[in-house]
Amino acid sequence: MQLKAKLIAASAALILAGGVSAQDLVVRIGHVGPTSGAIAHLGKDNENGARMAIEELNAKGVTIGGRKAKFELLAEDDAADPKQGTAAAQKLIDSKVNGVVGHLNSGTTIPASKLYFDAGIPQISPSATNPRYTRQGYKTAFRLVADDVHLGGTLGRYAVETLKGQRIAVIDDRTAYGQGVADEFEKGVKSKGGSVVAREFTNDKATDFTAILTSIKGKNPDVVFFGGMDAVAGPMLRQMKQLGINAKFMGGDGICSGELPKLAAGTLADGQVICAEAGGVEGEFKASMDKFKADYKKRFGIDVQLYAPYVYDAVNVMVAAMVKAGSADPAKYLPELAKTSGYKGVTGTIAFDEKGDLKNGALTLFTYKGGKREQLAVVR
Ligand code: ABU
Repeated sequence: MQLKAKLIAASAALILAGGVSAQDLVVRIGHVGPTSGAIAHLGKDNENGARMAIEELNAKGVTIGGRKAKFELLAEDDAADPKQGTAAAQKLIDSKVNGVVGHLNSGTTIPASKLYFDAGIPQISPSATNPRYTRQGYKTAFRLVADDVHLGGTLGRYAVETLKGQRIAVIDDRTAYGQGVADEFEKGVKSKGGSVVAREFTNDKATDFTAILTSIKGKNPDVVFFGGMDAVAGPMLRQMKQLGINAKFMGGDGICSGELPKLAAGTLADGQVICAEAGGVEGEFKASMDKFKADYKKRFGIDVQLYAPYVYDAVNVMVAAMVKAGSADPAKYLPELAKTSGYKGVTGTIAFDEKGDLKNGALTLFTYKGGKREQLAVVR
């Protein structure tokens, strides 16, 4: 066989073997979230968002620096545990990923961010809301949602001004997210002259809240705020009902999932729960978000839980920066990622500030009626 024919045969064999030719540029995107444990439904939702973006990019065909890119998703589970989070981060760094989308939890995202920074690997969290993440001076850290100062503060003011809460109880799960958002909520309540009559805490694995709820019941609250995730909020709501606590129940994005009614075993009264997603879609973006949700359902057979669209945008924003830089080398595309401005994603227009935070982030307030999440308002 002549040399040219041999080369063509070898190239064809490569294409048949993995869909990648020798000329293709393999781009590895890491994703980390808790795909096991109590909030696995949220971790899988995030991972699905990344998977959808990668599949679409490969189907569409993307050229980076004149070479056809073949995107690979390296998905890791951190079980929402800080130690497993840093182990997963190190594994991705050792695998020479070009960028990372994740982690889901603030408690895993913050310690992992130091490893990515030291390795020079860009990281976009689609859901970690603790402000500390982007305030460590790490130029590799970006966030696609509003932070807990915005989230907790808005909910605190809402509790007093709109819900007319007079006696407000606050519980948190002592995680980086839960405690932080509860502190900001409390500040928001106090800024509007509201009164916090109880402050209790639990942990992110707890299932029995009898002691703290009994203590709270004695203070006769009209609003109970919980800083934590839906897997804990659900049983807490169930036990509030059992104890005859008829207060409104508020929480941040961690409780604001499609799964909450099931986790509360159908004990939610219509309009009882008010929570906020740390993002918001308005106007021209509603159609693209609706399309994303329909495509997601078609692909995975389930509804979006919470942050899958933000993960999807995070992958695409990262790839757009690679295309602009003409390189998937982290050192080369990181400056382009930082300069992202006016990018139209499914979650809105994306631009980063000097810290790596989303500029002009929005929140969406939700309640639940008939076991379904119902939008109340988008606020900035
Ligand atoms: N933002 C809520 C869930 C993720 C986190 O910040 O821990």
